[in-house]
Amino acid sequence: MDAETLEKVYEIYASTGAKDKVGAILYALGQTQHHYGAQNTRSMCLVQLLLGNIGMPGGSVNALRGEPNVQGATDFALLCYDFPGYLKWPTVASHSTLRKWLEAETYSDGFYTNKPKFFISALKEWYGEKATFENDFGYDWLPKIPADLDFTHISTFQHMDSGDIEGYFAWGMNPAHSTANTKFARQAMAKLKWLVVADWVETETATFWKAPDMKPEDIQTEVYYMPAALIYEKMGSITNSGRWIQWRYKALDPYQDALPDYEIVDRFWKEIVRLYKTEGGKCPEAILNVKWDYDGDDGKVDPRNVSMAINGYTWKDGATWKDRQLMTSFANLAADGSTACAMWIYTGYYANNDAKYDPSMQAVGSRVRDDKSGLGIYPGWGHAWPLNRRILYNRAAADSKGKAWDPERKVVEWNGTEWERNDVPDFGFQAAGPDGTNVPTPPNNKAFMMLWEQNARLLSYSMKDAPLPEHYEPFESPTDNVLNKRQNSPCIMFADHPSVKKGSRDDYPIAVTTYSVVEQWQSGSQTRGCPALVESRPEQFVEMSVELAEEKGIKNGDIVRVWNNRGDVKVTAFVTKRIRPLEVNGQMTHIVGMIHHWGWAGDYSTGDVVNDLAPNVGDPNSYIPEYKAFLVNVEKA
Ligand SMILES: Nc1nc2c(c(=O)[nH]1)N[C@H]1C(S)=C(S)[C@@H](COP(=O)(O)OP(=O)(O)OC[C@H]3O[C@@H](n4cnc5c(=O)[nH]c(N)nc54)[C@H](O)[C@@H]3O)O[C@H]1N2
Ligand SMILES: Nc1nc2c(c(=O)[nH]1)N[C@H]1C(S)=C(S)[C@@H](COP(=O)(O)OP(=O)(O)OC[C@H]3O[C@@H](n4cnc5c(=O)[nH]c(N)nc54)[C@H](O)[C@@H]3O)O[C@H]1N2
Ligand SMILES: [Mo]
Repeated sequence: MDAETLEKVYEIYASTGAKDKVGAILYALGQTQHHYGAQNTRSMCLVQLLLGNIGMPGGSVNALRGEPNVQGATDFALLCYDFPGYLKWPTVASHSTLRKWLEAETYSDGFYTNKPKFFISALKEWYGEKATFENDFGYDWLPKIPADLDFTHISTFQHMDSGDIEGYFAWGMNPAHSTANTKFARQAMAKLKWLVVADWVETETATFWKAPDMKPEDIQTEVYYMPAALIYEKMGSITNSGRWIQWRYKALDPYQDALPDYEIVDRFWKEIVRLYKTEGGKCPEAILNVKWDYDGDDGKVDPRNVSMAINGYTWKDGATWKDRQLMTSFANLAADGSTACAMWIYTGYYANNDAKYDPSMQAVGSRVRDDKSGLGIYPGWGHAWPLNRRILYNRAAADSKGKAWDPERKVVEWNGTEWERNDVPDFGFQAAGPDGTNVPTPPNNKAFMMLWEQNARLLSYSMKDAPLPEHYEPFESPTDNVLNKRQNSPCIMFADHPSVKKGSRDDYPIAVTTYSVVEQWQSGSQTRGCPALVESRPEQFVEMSVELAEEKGIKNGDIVRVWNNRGDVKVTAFVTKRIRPLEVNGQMTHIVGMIHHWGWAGDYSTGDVVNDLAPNVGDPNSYIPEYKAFLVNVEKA
């Protein structure tokens, strides 16, 4: 956009820095899929802090999570450095003993002084009666992340390539298609001894050995395919971008041999235990001391029992799920083994008085439509973690004396004797008095209780690259960084790996970005098998300007070759006026856009894998690949 329009946007947005106004930022991949994506995200937090848009209803920085159930998966430590509930997964380097974990992770002040209660209650759930004070609640049995291997996404394929990883579970994911530099990922997979794919359909990953550039006769990898049940064929909870946990009911039985994922996992685990018992194996305590008591009356794993384990309960030796006392708040978790809770942030989400086996009675099944606050909070609809709090940092919706900044948007307010509340307060609003009953805590200046200093941070010391965001160019960029002399982040990940094969702007002068279209979903395995969707979006395209098309002699609908050092794909030209050449640092620069939903697998519509082109470099904080900007060249095929 032109500078004048940009100034106008800034001016309008900055006007929300007023007591009676509020501005929200919603973001997704345009911000994150860069090797400085985490700092992009942080810069939005800084803008919102400075404008006073944090903690207000209708404010904040809102991540729009993509896949269902990304939010739930992240809560449950899908990211390899996390332990469930955003605690740290123990590493060899910093956490060789429980004492070291507790000393390194527990804060001196703020809410995270409670971490020992959360972590030890989780260990109690993992190891049950075997977890005792004397054996550090089984801490030594937890696998620790080694110092020399990095299990984040991009490097996983490098470890396959180097032989450090011999077996791989691809569970509800299609990395032979969706990761960056997929050609390299597929070659790395060909070095695996075994690969397990659990999916609805036979994906590119399940058939990586059949890719057009592969020689099946040379590949020794044993591939196991586990047919997984559809979402309609199983029960369980799902968590949305706003942290609302909601229950999904089973509508019908799985098709043919398909099983719910939790049943596949359960069968794996029970078989591993059986093999350990009959044949022995490495580190037997780590396997044989696990509690794993989630079976229902039919002898199969019951997700409702798992839900109670996640919710947390008072520990009693010998008790079963039918007589365990569920907890309603993590405030009551203990660090002495008297409580068990798989993930503290969900405590209370399933607690449902006496109707444990009736999902309609759970907090997550609640469908009350009232919103007495008039602020759109709807506290009775599902359950938002933590403790059904809808707006994080809501202390910041009132000034230091506790007066709501905007009387029309009163989330919490101190009335002189107590806190009036339209949401669950995100601060210590009451504390136990001398006689044990709760006494209201008068206002203070502590609004961010998840930090030890309990104040927001303009300067961060937890970001790996810098305390403040800085502008960098993408790894492959058509121009120089004129804002500072450093072209890329000094902390860019994986850029030196030989598979990356950086392209120069002389060879590849055209910038490309990638995006999704409505009619297709990610790797297309869920949508390219649907005839109506294939009909409405039958093929992959590269979107380009009229000017570039003219320069290259390309007409709308022509087949075009797009290539760089990593890959070479053929797609259809889509010539639009929406994409225009840009003047960048005084130089006329072309940009093209590509969708990325095709591959060789599937019956109705197949095509080249666009991610063969994307660079496998990443952000030092989140490790996300740089899918949103790199270099290619384009010609008529
Ligand atoms: N139909 C359908 N829906 C989907 C998906 C799907 O595949 N199909 N995928 C789901 C998933 S998993 C996700 S994560 C979400 C993704 O949702 P979005 O993030 O909305 O997805 P993209 O289509 O990748 O769009 C990113 C946008 O960012 C812009 N962009 C690129 N670089 C930059 C930059 O540097 N700065 C800024 N400000 N913008 C930039 C691009 O032009 C593009 O318009 O969608 C989800 N919804
Ligand atoms: N170039 C480029 N690449 C990108 C992106 C981009 O914007 N540009 N976006 C990135 C993003 S944001 C994402 S999230 C990834 C997505 O990458 P992937 O997750 O690899 O892609 P999906 O096609 O969504 O794969 C999900 C798979 O799970 C299966 N599935 C669905 N439900 C279930 C279930 O209940 N159980 C099991 N076992 N399987 C199930 C589906 O059939 C499908 O094969 O792609 C990334 N890749
Ligand atoms: Mo995503």
